[in-house]
Amino acid sequence: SVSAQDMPDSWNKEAAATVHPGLKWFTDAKFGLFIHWGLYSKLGGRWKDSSYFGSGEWIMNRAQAPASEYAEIAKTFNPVDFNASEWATTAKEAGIKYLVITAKHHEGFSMFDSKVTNFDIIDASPYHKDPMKELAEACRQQGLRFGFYYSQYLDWHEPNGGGNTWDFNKSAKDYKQYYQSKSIPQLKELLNNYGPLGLIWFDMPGGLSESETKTMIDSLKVIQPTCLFSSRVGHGLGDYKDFGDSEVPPTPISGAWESIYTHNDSWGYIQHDMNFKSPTEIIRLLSNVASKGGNLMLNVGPDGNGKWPAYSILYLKETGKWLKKYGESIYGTTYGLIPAQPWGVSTSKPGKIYLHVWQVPSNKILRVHGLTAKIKSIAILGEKKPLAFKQSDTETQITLPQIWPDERNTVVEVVYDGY
Ligand code: FHN
Repeated sequence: SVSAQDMPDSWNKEAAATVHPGLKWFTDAKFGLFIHWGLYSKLGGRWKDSSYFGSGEWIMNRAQAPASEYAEIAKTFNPVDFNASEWATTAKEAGIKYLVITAKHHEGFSMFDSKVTNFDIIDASPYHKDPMKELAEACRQQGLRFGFYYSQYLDWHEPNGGGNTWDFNKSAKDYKQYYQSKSIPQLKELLNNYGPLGLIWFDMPGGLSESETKTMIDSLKVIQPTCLFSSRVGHGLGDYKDFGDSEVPPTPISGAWESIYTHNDSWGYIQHDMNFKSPTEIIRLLSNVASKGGNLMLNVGPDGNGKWPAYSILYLKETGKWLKKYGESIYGTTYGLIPAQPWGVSTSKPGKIYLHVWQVPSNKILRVHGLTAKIKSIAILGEKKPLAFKQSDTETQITLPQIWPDERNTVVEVVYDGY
């Protein structure tokens, strides 16, 4: 885990946060894709004749659906439209660097070939194939790191799993039995059977003491020592910090950490929800998270047939076009060396500060507070024409072009010699 560290009043002279070398791919990646896909995706937020808006993957809990009745969904779960290569190429085109998908969410259904249970996509569904195997391979072919989300404690299908108090008597639960019989054996299956994993994204920890969690971690790490574990493995452990859902820290934090957001209003697919973050919103969210030194993992919720929402495909591809032009200001950066400004935020690399200009001043004079480095040159990122500027001991004023190249967060690159 990492310790939080606010940006000092003066500039932080060390632009790049020092992180464990095993985390370098992660801190350089900056942009990940989260995918929530399970039996809940077939329900799309509806159970029987009621709608449960906002949490597609929590529908079993929200509807208090009996586990035996809910499990029946598997008999018709047949995602014939699933195309691993399409998913991976779309993620690549979107500028995504790592992809994390739900191997098993709280519903307890295993979206992969598990010898630990028959409540999996091979034995319980007519699909009889392992989409995780195909997706892992497709991601590697596209050069994306691949990882699994795994709900290691909440399991509403199992009497000894966490969370299902509407079916199983809470006092009779033996969480240790659950970990020993399902959770840990399945985590070992994921680590053994799907090639090198970038990370495992644990979620909603519970049922284990700190020392039992450390024992579990040790037993898993021997299989793939370089596979990162998210901080939601519990007890402040894990290799990097995951923030709460839809949270960005107000000031920069060093080390490896991640913000996670839905693309619309739900992690799992819900019908009729059209509230998708636009390309501009995604770009500014990504820039803001990167300006604090972290990664953004944005979620897509495919439907029960394996199709992504059309707006997710469209808006992610638009984001990828922006990253093709300005990605240097995101990938491999760390937090900005100047505080957030009225017009936007900044990211940095040694010798460079990238100004993410969200609001272009009407007089085209960009006032940058706290930029007192010895500036060598300033230009729109990717363009040769230098921008005129004048510097005082409190701010730098940059004269922007009259014609603004991209209303979606154009980046101004400041090359400096040092402080
Ligand atoms: O309960 C889950 C939820 O369904 C979803 O998977 C999110 C993603 O971060 N994690 C838990 C809530 O924080």
